[in-house]
Amino acid sequence: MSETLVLHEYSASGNCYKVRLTAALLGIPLQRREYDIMKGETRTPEFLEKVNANGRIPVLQAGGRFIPESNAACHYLADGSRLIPADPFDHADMLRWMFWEQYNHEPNIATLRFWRGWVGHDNLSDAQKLQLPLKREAGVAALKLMDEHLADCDWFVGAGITLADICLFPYTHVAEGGGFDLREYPRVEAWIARVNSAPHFIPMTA
Ligand SMILES: N[C@@H](CCC(=O)N[C@@H](CS)C(=O)NCC(=O)O)C(=O)O
Repeated sequence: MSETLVLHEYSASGNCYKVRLTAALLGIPLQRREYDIMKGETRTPEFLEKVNANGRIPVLQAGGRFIPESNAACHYLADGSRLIPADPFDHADMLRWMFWEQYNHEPNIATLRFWRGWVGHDNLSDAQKLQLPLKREAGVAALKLMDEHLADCDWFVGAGITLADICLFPYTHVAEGGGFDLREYPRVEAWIARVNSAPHFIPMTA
């Protein structure tokens, strides 16, 4: 890629890690700019006007243009690479898992991790406290579905790692922070080990 790439991020966020992991696996250099979401640094008028009107990170800046939404940013980086299947069905299946991650996985597993690890139970609103059992149930269902899918394959789509794995990995491997016990999902644990062993893998803390 010829343009300078800047990742606007909060490094403890799994959504931001997806983008860093995609770039690392492909050897794409990224500059990083950190925002403290706990201090509202993605909600300033300047951020909303110039970076993302939705007030959230990650945002991938490619030259003078900005790509919000983690999975879209990963797709931009990986376009034309081995991380996106060439076969149209497999490509659509990869997108299926990426959309599923955003609807069924991240809003439950990542949100519980954030509420437990950053907000704290006592600071949750009454509406959030009411959602706790529902999010837990939905998070368990998501991990179970992943575990069942992995009964027949090593990777979510096709014979090797794709963006489906990269986008599911960040919040799955830290799901214990959301109160989920990964030992109940042995195939997911084995898949986590496989992702960890991918060439050029970087950990979340890198
Ligand atoms: N669907 C978005 C979610 C982005 C998101 O929720 N970002 C959080 C951190 S993981 C954030 O910026 N929170 C700060 C805020 O909402 O003010 C994506 O995948 O990028």
